[in-house]
Amino acid sequence: MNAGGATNDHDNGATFGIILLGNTGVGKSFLGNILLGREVFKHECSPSSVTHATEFQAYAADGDSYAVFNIPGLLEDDQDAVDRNKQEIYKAFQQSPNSVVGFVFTGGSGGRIKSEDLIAFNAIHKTYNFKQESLVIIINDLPSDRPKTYESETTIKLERLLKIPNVKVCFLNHINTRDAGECEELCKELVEFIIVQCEPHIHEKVADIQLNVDVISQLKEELRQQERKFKREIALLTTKIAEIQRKIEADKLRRDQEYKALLQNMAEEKRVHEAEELHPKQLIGKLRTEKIADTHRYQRSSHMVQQAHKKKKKFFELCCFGGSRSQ
Ligand SMILES: Nc1nc2c(ncn2[C@@H]2O[C@H](COP(=O)(O)OP(=O)(O)OP(=O)(O)O)[C@@H](O)[C@H]2O)c(=O)[nH]1
Ligand SMILES: [Mg+2]
Repeated sequence: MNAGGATNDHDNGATFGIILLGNTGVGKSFLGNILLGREVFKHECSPSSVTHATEFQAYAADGDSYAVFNIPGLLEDDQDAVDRNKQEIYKAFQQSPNSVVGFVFTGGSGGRIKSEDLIAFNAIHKTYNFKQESLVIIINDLPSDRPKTYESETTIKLERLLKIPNVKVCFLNHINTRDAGECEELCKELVEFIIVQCEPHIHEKVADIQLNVDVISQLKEELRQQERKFKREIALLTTKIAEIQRKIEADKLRRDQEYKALLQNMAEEKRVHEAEELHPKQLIGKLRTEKIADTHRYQRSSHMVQQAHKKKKKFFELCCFGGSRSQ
């Protein structure tokens, strides 16, 4: 156990892993804490990397138990540090091969997709061969006043540069950590993408992570060439951009409506059961407890919806294909 209560014992006892990867400083530890709803992983604004050893924390959503991993970033200036980070990444997949991967990119540089993040992704992807179903790309720390087409353009760009069709991308605003509502909104987005939309998958290491700091500038040049090509193509993709943008907005609206309906139901239930008069101090305490419970109930109900979808899909496959598809 470390000071924050995270653990690095080998047997995590969890059914699935939530493996947050990415370079140093992109906010992996910060987002791990947001998901867990507690400050357990060390994170800070720092000129040097902060997390140096793999650790995890238990997290429960409905009937499933997860281990949320806090892992060092891959890229650093010297090769020894990169090699050490590779070993720490291997550890997480050894401890929880059956996992969901959240690959965190920074959006904090005016929303620019950084070549360092693409290079780190490609290097780890070659080693674990990520599957679309169990992967989400998280763009963290984005300005909330970004243009409307930012999300669709970025989704298309990532599909091409990462060569993963229909890759899931979760766009997260830079939040004020003192604002409980903004933290809750961020948690809600993470739960939706990581727990509800992703399905855990077994990750096998097919090769060592190949990343040599001496060849980074050459890799950056290759990416610049791909970017130039993408810029020429984007002009021809206006219909696709508009289509993806509509889908992103409709999904967000649906999620917000589901969440609002859930909160309304709970408020209604509360009104029915709340006959007793409370002292204002007691009332504040009660409301605080209920706000935390609301987030957990939302997580549980989202998970239940996902389970129901899975059962429906299995039932449909059994009827139509005699179960041969789910083998
Ligand atoms: N206020 C605010 N801070 C953020 C946000 N996203 C990331 N940060 C901050 O960004 C800094 C770096 O985040 P970390 O979580 O330490 O980054 P990391 O990816 O774990 O970095 P390493 O441990 O070095 O690999 C921390 O100070 C975070 O609190 C955000 O949306 N709002
Ligand atoms: Mg960290």
